[in-house]
Amino acid sequence: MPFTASEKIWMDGEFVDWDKAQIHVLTHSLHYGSGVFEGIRAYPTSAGVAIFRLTEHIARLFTSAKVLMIDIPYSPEQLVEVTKELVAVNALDEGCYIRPIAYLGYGEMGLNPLPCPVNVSIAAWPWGTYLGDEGVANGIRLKVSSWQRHDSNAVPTAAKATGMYINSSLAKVEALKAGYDEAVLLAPDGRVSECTGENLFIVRGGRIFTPPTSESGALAGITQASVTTIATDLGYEVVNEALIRTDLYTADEAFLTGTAAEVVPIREVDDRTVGVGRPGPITKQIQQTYFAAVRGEVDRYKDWLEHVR
Ligand code: PPE
Repeated sequence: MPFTASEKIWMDGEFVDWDKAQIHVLTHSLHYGSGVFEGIRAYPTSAGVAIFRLTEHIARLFTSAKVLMIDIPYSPEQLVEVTKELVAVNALDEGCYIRPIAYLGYGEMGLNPLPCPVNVSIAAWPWGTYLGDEGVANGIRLKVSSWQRHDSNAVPTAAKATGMYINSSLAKVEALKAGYDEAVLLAPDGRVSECTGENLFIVRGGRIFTPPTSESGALAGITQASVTTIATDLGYEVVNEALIRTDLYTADEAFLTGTAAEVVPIREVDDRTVGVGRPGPITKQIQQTYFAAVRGEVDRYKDWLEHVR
């Protein structure tokens, strides 16, 4: 996904020019993958640009930091305010993607992270559909990866930590080189975990299933939680249940969720057509409601929006 640069990036307390937002080559997190980060989206609404579930995303950043014993030198409230200011300073009125990161900086080397300085930065830029407009409209093709999702006793799958994304990148490249749009990762026990940067849902017999994040090693997605609320409010039963790969092949419908990806239908898994090979009615209903909710068009979900001005 190419960048459209914006004007300013917030770095350790200051707004700096986009091109000047640089770090030293001996930054600890560059060598050891020891950072934690978030992905957040802001959308245009009739009352101005609003950030979707900002407070929850910042809370998850602090949870990830806690797991990695990274002591963020700001409060969650401060980072919420700074994020709003950043969107305003860059005049990103049409919406944007926001990337906060807390990382271990320059000053110490070696595997002990504890003496390292903690740096925090937040960038925001306009970002189109993550898996393509065509995928959002007509569905994408998935491949079960030969790479396994992490065991939660090998790395903390409950944290959104930078180094852990090697696993996702390997799976993504494998899938793309084989001609698919995205990969599904299986947990060490063989159950379905998630995609490289998205949670998974299937629809079967009118009920909706998504793997429990704790057992499957998937990230507890904020979009996953939002979609669960939306689906429940639409009258569907949403079940947190372990899935195996054939559940994906035989589902009536399937879709994935994530901040960057949003809600994307799945039309094929491992060359098996899912349902009729087009986005199903329940998927479309949930997708439409999600797109309306993030743009402030659904009253009952207005609490999810945090306005910038
Ligand atoms: N699983 C993983 C592994 C993951 O990275 C994400 C977000 C999700 C599930 C969905 O979580 P949520 O965004 O809270 O619904 N992935 C972020 C990073 C994508 C990237 O390219 O980097 C995102 O969507 O912002």
